[in-house]
Amino acid sequence: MATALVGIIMGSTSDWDVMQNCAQTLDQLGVPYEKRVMSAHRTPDLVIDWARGADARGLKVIIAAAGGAAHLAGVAAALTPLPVLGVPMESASLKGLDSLLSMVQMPGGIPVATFAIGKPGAVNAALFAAATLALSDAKIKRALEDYRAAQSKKVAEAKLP
Ligand code: RP5
Repeated sequence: MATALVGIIMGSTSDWDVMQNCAQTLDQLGVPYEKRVMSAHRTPDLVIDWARGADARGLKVIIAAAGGAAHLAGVAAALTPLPVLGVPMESASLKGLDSLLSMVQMPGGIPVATFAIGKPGAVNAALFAAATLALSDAKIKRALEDYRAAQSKKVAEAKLP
């Protein structure tokens, strides 16, 4: 198994239904990743250990998904020099607006690159992580070019009923 380059973390197993789209996109692009459930408030020590060790383990990008008071991405960003991409999860009461604002409104100094709520954000975080890796990896760059070409072809050839 190739060494993971992307670390996907999420606050709950309930986030996996959406975040599997992130993992599948990385699979499609041939980007090795690890995925873990950990919570900034339910398992704070696990988040600290995992995020502090991420750089040394060889990870290059972290994708963090959480819902509600979605502080997982910000906490992870505070603990690592690696870029952290945040994916806000849709919440039951506020439809993910709470998650989005929690992630995107990081005070200056510790950035979290925040994506769209739910599945589009999960997919785009994977694509963005791959684009970051593609700066120094020709194979991933080609995979991204192929992904875009296939996407363009699908739209161009779409038939309406
Ligand atoms: C967050 O709380 C998780 O990221 C999840 O989106 C949300 C709800 O978690 P569960 O109550 O479903 O475990 O920490």
